[in-house]
Amino acid sequence: MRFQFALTLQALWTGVCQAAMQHYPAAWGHYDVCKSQVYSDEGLTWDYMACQPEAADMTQYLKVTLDPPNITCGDPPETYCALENPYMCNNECDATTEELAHPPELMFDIEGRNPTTFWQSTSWKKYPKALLVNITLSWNKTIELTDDIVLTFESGRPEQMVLEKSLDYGRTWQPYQFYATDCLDAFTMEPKTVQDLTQHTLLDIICTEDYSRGYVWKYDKTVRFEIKDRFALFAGPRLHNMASLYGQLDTTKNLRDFFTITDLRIRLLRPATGATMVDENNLSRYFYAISDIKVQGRCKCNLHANSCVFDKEKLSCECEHNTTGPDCGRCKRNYQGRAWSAGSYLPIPKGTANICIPNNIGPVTRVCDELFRCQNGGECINNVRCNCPPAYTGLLCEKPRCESELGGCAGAESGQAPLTPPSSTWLLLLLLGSMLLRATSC
Ligand SMILES: [Ca+2]
Repeated sequence: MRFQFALTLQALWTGVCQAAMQHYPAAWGHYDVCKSQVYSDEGLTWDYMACQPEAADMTQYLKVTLDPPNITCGDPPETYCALENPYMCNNECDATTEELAHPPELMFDIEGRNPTTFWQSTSWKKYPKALLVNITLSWNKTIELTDDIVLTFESGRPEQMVLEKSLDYGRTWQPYQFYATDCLDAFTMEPKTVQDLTQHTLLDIICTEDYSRGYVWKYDKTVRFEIKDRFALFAGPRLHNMASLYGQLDTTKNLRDFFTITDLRIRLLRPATGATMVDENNLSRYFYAISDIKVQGRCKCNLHANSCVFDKEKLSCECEHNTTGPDCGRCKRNYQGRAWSAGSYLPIPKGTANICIPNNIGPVTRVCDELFRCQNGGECINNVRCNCPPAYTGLLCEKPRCESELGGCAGAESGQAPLTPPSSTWLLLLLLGSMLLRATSC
């Protein structure tokens, strides 16, 4: 019996070790299986696991809308001057000539070419009236962000800008982050950086001056919304403890929703001027130009799908666990034996895939629940079976396993051996064994 107990511990430790290794950045903790076949007392059965699609470049699947719609340069053609040199005016924009046009789709093409391709606005001809542009990115699907949003400006970075998000397909909007050269002046907000945030203030919306300052734009053209720094508040600096983040996501809806969007809106409020005074005699120096937008994320499938397809211009989850809907947000017809619930990130037995069960599940197939509890420490899995500790068997783990073994339980203290406190020598041996296992298996 003790040997069996030690083997169980060994199996348990190896299991824990493998689970821990999955959370290192290479695997990124994404669950690529929804179910697997396991041998149990009832023979070969399915074991269900929470699952989610792999993170991807979400800019391939969006629709972009500009407001005002005629804000793109080139109609009529214009010539622009460089911000840092008002006499260098060789930037032409003409919507009717392919080489000189700067349409919005050039924010999402593959970069790395030289010269870069970019969208460009008209110039600030109506100064001092504000040059306002809204760029809306719509997915028509809930997605979960997995990496920083990165905007690359081909001209100077804007002096004032707001990044907003919607969770209801553009009906309502909430700010994600404010950006300004002077946060107090622009938005009456104290300037902060993502480094000022803590686990308790992670959901705070801040104004940052990190991405708007003067002439440094020549060396850094990017404006970020820092997703990974926020993840790191729970998962550690190199995101090595994703289990901790997932644990938080499981229990905190606000946190899950914070990283979930259906749309993004970039509100450009004031272009780069590079100086305190705007040169009114040469307003063709002032405009917005964006060469690239990065949005990494995954379809939100409520941990019920491991893939998401783009069909007829629309993303939808390929739902498992008897769920359906674009986000696997409800149980299939005839599978409403209990209320729908999202899968949990936490692994079994602490968490569960929360599969939808058939309507007609009766006392024959419903093995365990709040009334019929699994005994001797067994876990009730989806109401259909008890996951018994090694020393027990039976529908509700009610039978000591040794009863069915050769010789019965006579020599093993009536099957209660695992519950008797082990001697100190035995504990020492176990400790040494587990250290050895840790050294070899991790
Ligand atoms: Ca581009």
